[in-house]
Amino acid sequence: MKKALIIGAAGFVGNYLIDHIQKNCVWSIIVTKMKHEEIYNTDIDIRDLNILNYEEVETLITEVKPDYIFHLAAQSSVALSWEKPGLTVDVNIKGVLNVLDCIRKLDYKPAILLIGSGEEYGHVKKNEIPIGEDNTLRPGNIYAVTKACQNMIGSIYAKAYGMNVMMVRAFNHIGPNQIPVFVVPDFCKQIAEIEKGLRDPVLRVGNLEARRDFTDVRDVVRAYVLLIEKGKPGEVYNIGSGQSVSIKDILNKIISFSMTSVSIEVDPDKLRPIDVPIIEADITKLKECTGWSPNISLDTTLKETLDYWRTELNK
Ligand code: A2R
Repeated sequence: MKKALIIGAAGFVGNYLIDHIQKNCVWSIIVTKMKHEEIYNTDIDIRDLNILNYEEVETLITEVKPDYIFHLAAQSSVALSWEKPGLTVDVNIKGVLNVLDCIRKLDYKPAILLIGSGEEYGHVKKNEIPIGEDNTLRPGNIYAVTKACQNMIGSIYAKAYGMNVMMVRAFNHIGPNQIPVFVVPDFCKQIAEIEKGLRDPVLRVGNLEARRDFTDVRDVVRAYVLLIEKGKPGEVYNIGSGQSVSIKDILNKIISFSMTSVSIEVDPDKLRPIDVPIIEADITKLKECTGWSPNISLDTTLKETLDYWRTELNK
C-alpha cells in the first residue's frame, strides 16, 4: 500500500486533506503536527514534527519513507508575516529546505507537493489577468516572498537532482473551520456574533476593493491529490476558481445570508501596509493535467462558513 505523509496536518487544510484521502485513496496516512497542536483522528499515524529541526525531519522520513509527501507546514498568514517576518522566512524557506535536502540525501524519489500561493504573483498588471504560471512574480508582502522562494527552491531541487517535486500556487481557499485572521471567516464570525447579540451591529472591514480568486478548500485538496499523482516534476500549477470577486461582493453575499442588518466601518488595523488590487488564476494547466475543475459554488461555501460560526458560538 502506498504511504502518504502530510507535513503540517493540524492546520486548516490538513483536516480536509486527511478526510479526502481517507475517503478516496487506498493509502496509509502518516501526518505531522507541532507539539502544541492536536489532531483528533484515531485512524491515522500522528507524529510531532518541527520542520526547523533537521534531525527530526530526517528521523521521520528515514523511518516512514513515504511515497507521497504533501508539504502543508507554513506560517500561512499574510497579516502575521508583517509582524513576524523572521519566523515566516524561517518556517516557509528553511523548513522546506530541510525537507527537500533530507530527501535528496536519502536518495529515493517520493512525489512531493509544495504548497505555494497566488500571492506570489503580487502586483499583477491588468493585461496579465488571468494569471498564468509563467507570469512575472512581483510579491507584495513577506509571506508571498517566502512562498516564491519555496517555489524556486523546489524547482532547483527538481532540475538539479531529478527529484519529483511539484509546486502549486493555491489562490485563496475558504471553508468551515478556517481561523478568522482570513477575510471570509472574519466576516462570518462577526456576523454570527452580531446575530447572537454579542457585539454592536457594526462590521469592521479592511480593503473592500481588492479582488481575489476564492475556491472551496475541499475542491483544493482534491486538486492536491490529483496533482501528486499526475503532475510533472519541476512544474508549477495554479489552483483557483479562475474567477476573481471583490471583497465587497463577498461581504454583501454574507450579509444577504444573514438575518441581521449591519453597518460597515473601516478598521485601520485590517488594512495592509501594501495590498495587491487583483488576483485571478488561469487554471488551464491544472485542468489539462488532471481534468480538475471546482465543484462547490462560492455561495455554498459562504453559507456553510457562516453556519459553522453560528454553531461555534452556540457551543
Ligand atoms: O503555526 P501553527 O502552530 O498553527 O502550526 C502550523 C504548522 N507549522 C509547522 N509545522 C511544522 N514545523 C513548523 N516549524 C511549523 N510552523 C507552522 O503548519 C499549522 O498547523 C500548519 C499550517 O497550517 P495553517 O497555518 O492552518 O495553513 P493552511 O491554511 O492549512 O495552509 C496549508 C498550506 C500552507 O503552506 C499555506 O501557506 C498554503 O497552504 O496556502
